Amino acid sequence: MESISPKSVRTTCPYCGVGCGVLATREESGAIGIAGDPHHPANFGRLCSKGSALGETVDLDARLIEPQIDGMPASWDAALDLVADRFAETIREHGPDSVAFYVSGQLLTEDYYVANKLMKGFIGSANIDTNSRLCMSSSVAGHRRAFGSDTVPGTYEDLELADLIVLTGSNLAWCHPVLYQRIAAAKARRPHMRVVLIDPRRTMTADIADVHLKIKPDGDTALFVGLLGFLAAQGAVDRGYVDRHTSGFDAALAIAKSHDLRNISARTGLSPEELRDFFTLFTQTERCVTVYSQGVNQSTSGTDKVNAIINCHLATGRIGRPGMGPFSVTGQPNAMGGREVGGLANMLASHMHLEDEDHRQLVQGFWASPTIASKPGLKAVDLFNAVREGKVKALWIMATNPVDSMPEADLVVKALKACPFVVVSDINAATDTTCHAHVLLPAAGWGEKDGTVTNSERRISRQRPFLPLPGKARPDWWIITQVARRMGFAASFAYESPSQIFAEHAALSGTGNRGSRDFDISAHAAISGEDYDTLQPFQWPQGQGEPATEQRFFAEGDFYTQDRRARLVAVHPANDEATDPRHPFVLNTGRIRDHWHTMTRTGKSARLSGHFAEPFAEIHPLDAAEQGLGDATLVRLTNDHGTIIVRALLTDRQARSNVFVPMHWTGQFASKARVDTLVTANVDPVSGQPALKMAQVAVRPFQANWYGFAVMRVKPACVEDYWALARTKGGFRLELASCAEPEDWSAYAQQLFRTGAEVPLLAYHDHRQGQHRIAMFEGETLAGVLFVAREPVTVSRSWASEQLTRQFTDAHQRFQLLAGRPGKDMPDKGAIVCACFSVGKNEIAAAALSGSHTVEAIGKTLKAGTNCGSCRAEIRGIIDANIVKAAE
Ligand SMILES: Nc1nc2c(c(=O)[nH]1)N[C@H]1C(S)=C(S)[C@@H](COP(=O)(O)OP(=O)(O)OC[C@H]3O[C@@H](n4cnc5c(=O)[nH]c(N)nc54)[C@H](O)[C@@H]3O)O[C@H]1N2
Ligand SMILES: Nc1nc2c(c(=O)[nH]1)N[C@H]1C(S)=C(S)[C@@H](COP(=O)(O)OP(=O)(O)OC[C@H]3O[C@@H](n4cnc5c(=O)[nH]c(N)nc54)[C@H](O)[C@@H]3O)O[C@H]1N2
Ligand code: SF4
Ligand SMILES: [Mo]
Repeated sequence: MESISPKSVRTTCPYCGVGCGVLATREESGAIGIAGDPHHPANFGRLCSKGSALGETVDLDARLIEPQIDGMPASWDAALDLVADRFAETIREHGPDSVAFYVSGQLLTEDYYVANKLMKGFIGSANIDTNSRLCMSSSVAGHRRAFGSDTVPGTYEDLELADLIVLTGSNLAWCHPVLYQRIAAAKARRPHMRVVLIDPRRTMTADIADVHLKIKPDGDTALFVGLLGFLAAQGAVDRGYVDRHTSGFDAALAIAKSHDLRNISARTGLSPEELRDFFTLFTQTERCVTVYSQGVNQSTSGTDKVNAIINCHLATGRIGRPGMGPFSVTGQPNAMGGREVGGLANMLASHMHLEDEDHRQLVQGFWASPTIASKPGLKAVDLFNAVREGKVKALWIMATNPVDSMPEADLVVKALKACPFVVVSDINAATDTTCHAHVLLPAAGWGEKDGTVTNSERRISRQRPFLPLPGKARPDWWIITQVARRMGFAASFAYESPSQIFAEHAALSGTGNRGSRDFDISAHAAISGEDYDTLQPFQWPQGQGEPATEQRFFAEGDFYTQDRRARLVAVHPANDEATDPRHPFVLNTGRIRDHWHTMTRTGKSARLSGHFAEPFAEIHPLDAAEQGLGDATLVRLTNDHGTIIVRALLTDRQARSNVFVPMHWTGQFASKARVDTLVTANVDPVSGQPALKMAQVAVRPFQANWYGFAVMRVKPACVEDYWALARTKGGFRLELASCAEPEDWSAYAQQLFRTGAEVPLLAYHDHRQGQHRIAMFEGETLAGVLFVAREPVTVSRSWASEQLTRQFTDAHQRFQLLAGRPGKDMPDKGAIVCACFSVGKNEIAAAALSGSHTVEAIGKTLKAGTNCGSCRAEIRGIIDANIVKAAE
């Protein structure tokens, strides 16, 4: 492993698929310095709020640092032997398809490569699927239908060169913030550039959009089918390109012609005028990029949506040229690398096809493997069903948390409970998934591991270690190869470093390729350890002997189908889902700015937890009124799969009859907020990707007998009907609500703060009003303070949280704390908007009211928005709201 130097290490952010370069420095004090790498072509020095806060997430608190068998510490030898023996025994008794791996786009390419090689080439099953099934598989399937290969044709530069950017089903401002900032900067330089946002919600991304089309959920196929018809009617089809390089145009157009504007309007929920304006803009703007992500992919019609979009680009020949093309932005840091190694159950390594006999032979020959999977394996949803039904008897989960992220998530719990042998490799000891493992394997995390990732624009970058491996943690590739060796495949898994795995992966990509496959990085087939250490970010393809280039695909056709032509796919608009009158709301789910998935890392950062400290449901104010919900009341969302309880957030950004709930809150952070317990496991028939944006729920208020808010130094254990826990500087903050009232509030507080009975407490009780306030101090510092009321507690959260870092030297200060109001010297900041400088909503509003009317002016007064810039859209929203308020 590379030695750890005190100097900056060039590495890559482990969060989203933008793949920003990071300079990480381990200071003498042990603190971690994080900065954007000015030379990395994805971000040129920029980082978003999550990237900037990376240093706060690498501590060893809650880390898994030694192997465990049945909850007891074990040696590596014992754990690895057990995993190898149980997998081998299960295969012997029940065949190769009785075992499975469920892996992740957060593995590095080298980890992913050996996992796939072990399963497909040596175990001889294709039962390896990945969380990318929930993420990118509709894009993969759409690419393969259209191009014959899973190719992203364009580059990030296209986003800056385009005259029109269509963002559909993508909340770029929060989910790919650095790309969003690159577009915002390009738009400032080239003011004629237009941005159209297509999303049922008015997200923060609307801030750079000239037009927001509030589409009906799943209206996208209809919209792009309508666009194809319009393009043809306007004579905007590039006949030359279509004739030379594509097939299927007539059939696709025939469907488009059968839907008039009125019909498309009904299916999309957009007015004929809105449609005509958008279609005209698209028709007239040659340099156009259509960016899409989960609002497109995570749908029962996801693959059709992808092809409907690609059809419009093929029909106009707007693909592979500067500033033009369909652009699937990937979610995870290595979603693309996983696709390159063939980590999905229906793919083979190096973008080869599992169903192609020649490809199978080629891969088997290259690996010199005893066997090769000959049929697709189980896709994620089917895989967990097979586990539950006892067909899969040994399962190894790596770098993903399916108990929280799979649809019908409680069935995943059932499956894991029913499974005779579950192995989980993770970096954290306690997740909702690790507690079901028979064997827990401690993986190396970001900052410790060494390898490569590929970002959304096909750029391969190094992740390099700058921290020592903690305890007994080991890199995923090492763990997998150790098991492979113990299963009898030592010679084929004899790697001693990730560079050797990368070299093999590169060599395979060039083997028998000769231009027949898009993925080729054989220029690196003989890479040495030293060259790997200094490898600069590069884009594929880069074949044997070729220099690194930044090339686009398909400007001159030459697709990867048999006849080298692209296919326009004849897609039909999706039919409206029948609504179930018992569950009249569409449940849309997704992401917020400062959390990553199941919060196992971002949940450690106080800065990132201050933006939204609680799970919530966005609901339109009129719907809320109809359902008897006020702002900040608790809401219960229910359907036949389950129930969650979260905070109501009333906003007209949300469409009527829709609610939006973030995917992030787990059983580790809240009592009942695992939103995937409500999501039906309906999948796209082509890709197998679940429709995670389209559950149906009933919405009701949750009435508790008491509500509480507390901050405390030590992590509490909670049992109430509703609780939600978040990190704050110096400790934790906790929201509470319950039907059952404790008999003794002081004893309750003591338990909550985990203090001894001898710690003196300060209390205020009004039993008739149901108000209680209890504080405990250890010396001059606060151990905890609890506020209880019959209605949701109104005390300022940010102010109360700050009390944990203050000294209480006199009695007056302590009484003031119980008054629950900030003193004059401690204004209430409100929810944290700027995570970098901890600037709250109230501070920004106050500055706006006293004359700072631009984001720049706010930056000058408060510094807010001047570092990573991820909050600039929100700052603008607050300024606008307050200027209006001032004018009223
Ligand atoms: N902050 C943050 N960033 C992340 C992540 C994270 O956890 N946190 N995760 C990363 C990962 S793995 C991924 S996959 C990406 C996801 O990135 P995005 O796809 O941008 O994020 P989502 O919030 O899942 O969904 C995007 C939008 O789709 C909209 N939508 C829902 N239904 C429809 C529909 O029928 N049509 C259209 N047009 N839109 C619809 C939703 O309202 C939502 O605003 O983000 C990556 N970046
Ligand atoms: N309702 C709903 N559900 C969704 C989505 C949605 O939009 N809505 N989005 C879906 C999408 S797009 C995605 S990508 C998934 C994401 O869902 P998951 O993959 O389940 O979420 P993560 O929290 O990223 O899980 C990663 C796990 O790996 C661990 N880990 C981190 N680094 C390493 C490492 O280096 N090695 C190992 N072995 N472990 C590591 C973390 O501690 C964590 O437990 O969720 C999907 N589920
Ligand atoms: S945009 Fe943010 S989360 Fe994504 S790679 Fe860059 S710094 Fe990381
Ligand atoms: Mo994802």
